[in-house]
Amino acid sequence: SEMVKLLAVDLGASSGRVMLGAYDGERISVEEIHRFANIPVKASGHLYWDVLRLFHEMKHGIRQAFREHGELLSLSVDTWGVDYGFIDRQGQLLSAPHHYRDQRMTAHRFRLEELLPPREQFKLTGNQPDLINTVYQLYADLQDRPELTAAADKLLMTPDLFHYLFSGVAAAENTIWSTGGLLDAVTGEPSAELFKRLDLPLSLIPPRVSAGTVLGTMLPDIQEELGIGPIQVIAGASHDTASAIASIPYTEKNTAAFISCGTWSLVGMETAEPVITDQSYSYGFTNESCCGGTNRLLKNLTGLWLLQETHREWAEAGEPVTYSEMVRLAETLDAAPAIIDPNDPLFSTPGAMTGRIGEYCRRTQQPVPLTKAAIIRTILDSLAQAYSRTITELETVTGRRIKTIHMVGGGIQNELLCQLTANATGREIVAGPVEASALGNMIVQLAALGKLNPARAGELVSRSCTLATYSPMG
Ligand code: ADP
Ligand code: LRH
Repeated sequence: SEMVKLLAVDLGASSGRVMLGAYDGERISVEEIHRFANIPVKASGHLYWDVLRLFHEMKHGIRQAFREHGELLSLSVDTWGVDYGFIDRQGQLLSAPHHYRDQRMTAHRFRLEELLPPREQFKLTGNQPDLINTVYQLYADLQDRPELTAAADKLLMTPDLFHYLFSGVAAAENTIWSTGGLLDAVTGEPSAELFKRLDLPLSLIPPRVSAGTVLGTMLPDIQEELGIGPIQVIAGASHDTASAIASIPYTEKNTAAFISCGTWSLVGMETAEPVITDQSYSYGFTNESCCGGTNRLLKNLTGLWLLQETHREWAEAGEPVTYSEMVRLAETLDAAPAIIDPNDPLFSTPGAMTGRIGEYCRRTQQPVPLTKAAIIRTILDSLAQAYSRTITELETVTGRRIKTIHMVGGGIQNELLCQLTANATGREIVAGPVEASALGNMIVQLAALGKLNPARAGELVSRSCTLATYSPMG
């Protein structure tokens, strides 16, 4: 049968990539065309994403892909959750989009939670209240800069923003919107109650679309600029975690959980409906949407961010250590000297990570890890233990038994982390695919184009990728 070629632009908090997929009806091969760093920028006391530079890098990758592969059918962008930009009535980007690790929400938290207490937010939206959520950011923006209310025409979540820049079509895709704390858990529509209580303008929301909607053709001026032919722009499962989940090769979905390992570790399982109970609230679970309508019950754990910041700190100190060297160093120890809680607020902002780990250990009366090996091992054992706790909590809130854990994402290149997770959870780990978000992104595009039956996606991934298995040891 014919070969279908398409592009997935997968933008994580640490790096972005333009990936080419070639699907022959049996298998899909994935090739990295262009990878670029995603480095946030501090300015005027705030932390921003460099979105125009990211857009430039995407264009570069797209041009390259056309050069190497000729005709391409479609492209779709997936990104991290919760962040957004505004466009004005002329359709221009209004101001630099903030990074969710920016601190401007802190000053407004008290007032927002007076108007809408956390527990009520959870009941209403199914999203776990968190300072990084779109609702906290938007509330802070409109308080700090009231002129935005007049100037902003639409709020575009990060992938929606890039789709808009490529196609000229402003839309609110469902999976990415499900991360923000703004949608009603029952109807899936923006919560009128929430918008009213916080005095947020509903008019900011573009027309809503579900994952797998063809938005239109790439704008002619961009085609011309890049010297490429027409290509369809598709709103896929545009939240990177939704895309990652769309690629999981489940053998038995009912008894399976997932851990999506990147900057964050998303630990959860798919359920038919949102799980909104006192217990799921107190454990810190959130409910987001998968493409195809199921619910993602999961916890956002601070994940390899801890390793990334340590990596950056050592590089800046002139002692760079690669990720594979980091894994090898950690393997020289039998166990971690201390265990930290990855979600402690101490670790949520950039900088001085090894010092903060030390501070946490002193505070909790544990030995302070001093060598590189001890610091890395502390991070990895702590992640594995946090995963294990969350798996048990998932069983409690769903009443389901978890036999298999699917680990996906860049973090599974860390084989020690996979093995430690098997040991800590006592479950079998199936690791793969590494490029889960890019692959899931492509799967949703293929389904949208009528080239793939989504029920067959798991088989396609098993046929196309190498999966590794880890069994509990020790
Ligand atoms: P994101 O999408 O959030 O940017 P990725 O899924 O790309 O994150 O995963 C990035 C993480 O993968 C890094 O923080 C690092 O810990 C891990 N990683 C990348 N390359 C390697 C490697 N060669 N060995 C071990 N771990 C790696
Ligand atoms: C992971 C992720 C996660 C959260 C966070 C902000 O990349 O998308 O699911 O939404 O970023």
